[in-house]
Amino acid sequence: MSDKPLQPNEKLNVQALLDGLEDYRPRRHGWHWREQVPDQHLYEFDYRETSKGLANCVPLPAAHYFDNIDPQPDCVITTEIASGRPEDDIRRMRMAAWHGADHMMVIRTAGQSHMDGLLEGTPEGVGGIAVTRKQCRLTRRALDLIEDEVGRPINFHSYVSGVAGPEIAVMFAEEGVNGAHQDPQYNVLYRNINMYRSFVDAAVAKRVMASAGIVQIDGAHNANATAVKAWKVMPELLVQHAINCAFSVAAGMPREQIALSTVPPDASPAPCMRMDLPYAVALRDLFGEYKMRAQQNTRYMESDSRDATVSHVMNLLISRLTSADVQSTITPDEGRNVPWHYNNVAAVDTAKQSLVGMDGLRDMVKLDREQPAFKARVREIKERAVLFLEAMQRDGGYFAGVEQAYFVDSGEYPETHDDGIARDSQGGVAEGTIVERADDYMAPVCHHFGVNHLPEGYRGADFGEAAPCDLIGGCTLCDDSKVPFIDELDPEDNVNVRLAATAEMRARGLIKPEVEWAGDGYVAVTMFLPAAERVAEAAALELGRAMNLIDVEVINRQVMHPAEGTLVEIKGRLEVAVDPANLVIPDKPEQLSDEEIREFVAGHEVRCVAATVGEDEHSVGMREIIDIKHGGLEKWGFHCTHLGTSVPVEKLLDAAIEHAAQVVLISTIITHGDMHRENMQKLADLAIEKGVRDKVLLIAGGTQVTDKQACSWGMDAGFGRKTHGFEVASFIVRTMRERGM
Ligand code: Z98
Repeated sequence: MSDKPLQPNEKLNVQALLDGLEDYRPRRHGWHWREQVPDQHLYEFDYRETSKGLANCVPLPAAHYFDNIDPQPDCVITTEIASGRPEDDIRRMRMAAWHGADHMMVIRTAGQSHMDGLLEGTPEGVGGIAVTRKQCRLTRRALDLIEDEVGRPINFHSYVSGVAGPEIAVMFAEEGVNGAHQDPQYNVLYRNINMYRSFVDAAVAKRVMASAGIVQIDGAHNANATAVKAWKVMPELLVQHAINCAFSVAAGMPREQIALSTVPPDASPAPCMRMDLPYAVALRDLFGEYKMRAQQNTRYMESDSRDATVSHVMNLLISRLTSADVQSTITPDEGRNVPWHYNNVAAVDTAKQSLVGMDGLRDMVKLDREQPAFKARVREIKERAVLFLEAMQRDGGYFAGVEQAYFVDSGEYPETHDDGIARDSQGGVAEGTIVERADDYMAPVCHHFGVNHLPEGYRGADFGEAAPCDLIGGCTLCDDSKVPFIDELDPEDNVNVRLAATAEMRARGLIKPEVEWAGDGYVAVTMFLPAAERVAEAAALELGRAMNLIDVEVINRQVMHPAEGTLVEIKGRLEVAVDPANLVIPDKPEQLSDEEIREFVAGHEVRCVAATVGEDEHSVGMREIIDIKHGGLEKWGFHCTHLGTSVPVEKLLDAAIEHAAQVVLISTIITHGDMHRENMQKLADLAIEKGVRDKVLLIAGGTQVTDKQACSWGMDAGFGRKTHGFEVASFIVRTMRERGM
């Protein structure tokens, strides 16, 4: 089955992707790393740390100055998507992919680990979707099309956790999921799942993930996110990474499939660079043979997106000074919303912009590993981690260590405050559910963890024998056709019901604002209110309601001054849809590029003579249109002669003839005595009289001048308030071209 390729000017057809989903099979399995291009030349620049470009993309805002290039950094870029509805997730993924994301991490804020079995259908999630087979299939199917559209393979990622972990791992392997978090310590510490059960499950899950080429991300960063003082847990983070790495390798996972989830633990106003950089170096020293997934700090993320973005950029500097194979991004609105889709794009752009901007930084800036304080700190973090590990072994090993609350203590090991997370080895979810394998245990399974008594002849290719699953005529991981599919079970909580609610909107192409789901109606409004914080908040809610917003909430406030005022951001829903059929959309004025204008002006040596005419002393407006500093005509090489103010029209035209100017610019205020009209008409008449009307463009400007009036009084164009130099420049070039001047 092959789907119709996406067209850049057409929306994703969600309904078509749902149709026949029972027959969809993923066309590839396993992770994809970017194709790195060590030395790349784009436009006029050389890059050292970029990868193959995209077929379709949205470049960074300033790219139009640089021939619209969109260099892609060397590492995979993640976006974490949590709309709560798969049908909306996939639209968000398409937007993120165009901006440069190739790792789509479907996350949840409501713990999937609390579910003890696989769910079916596409139920709506809270702060992210419940990961189900149908959701995975729909997403992978959409991503096939999206990756074709952008011309780069895209990794789809979610979590293998909870007591259903092994089942989820099998389902992910069957459905072509490419990456997953898997770390038994996560279950133990944060979800209170029995520790033995967690590790048994993890061994099985990791073996299955390894077989499907699913890249694994560990869970150490969660200690950083939950710690009382994140800068104190660095030694423990190294230990957590070590435990999961060693356990994964023991379970049969290749090292290149294992990614450490590392986060710079701190944020400014802490001197975070001096604290986080030695940690990043220590980590890479110890775990150089594994992949690094660099996450951004969320522990200290507040509701201010500027603040979050600055932290993110500092984290990206650490990635560039050390290394990152996967650069993760969290949306800058994480601290105030269930992330909104344009903020997914914002975070991806922040990563792309920073990484590309810091391309090749390490060629010029080297970490001074010999600087005494730096060297000592790197060593100290490692020593503390080794002490932690040794003590834990001495005290009975990992399980005993967890019972004794070794982890997520608020002290920096070996300092402890005895306030870590303690779990009972004889307690927790699913305690006592491990069933020991019988002596003759046998499972007809190829990707199996542990002792398996397979009959002679079925021990797999390693023994030159048949696959174990041949005993049962093939398994779902070897024979795709055996993979089951169960459609929606819940008659209300399903994708079809949700799509039906917005069907009319889609059919008629109605436009409603949205941030999470199609038609959710949410908008955000930013306002400065000259009032103290609490008063400003209450006033902002009132103003939101006056704007007809429903469910208004304050999502950010920042004191500008305790008495002078507060910046407040609110969100609310707008129950209004716009029908594009009723919109009157003026033609887009043809905008010439800088190069085009510059080339024409140089080739034609365009000269302008300008003056404020009549008895008028205004000169600022005209100067702004001419002056290079203000983005005026000089910027593109126009030769401009400014004669000053209160210049008689005759004198202006004589000067134009003398200079052989092709353009005459007059500035005029609108007067009750109609002087502006008289001056324009006089200029046009004189130009005819002197036989130069077809050799000059006559342009009038002024705050109240309109193009229509100016043209009716003999001008070629009129420009009013808020005109910029590029509009006048574009007009001159376009008109001179049309008239063959
Ligand atoms: C990230 N979104 O990693 P629940 N297993 C591991 C995890 O780290 C997580 C889960 C499972 C952030 C951090 N991490 C969130 C190792 C979650 C998820 O039960 O659905 O929360 O499991 O980028």
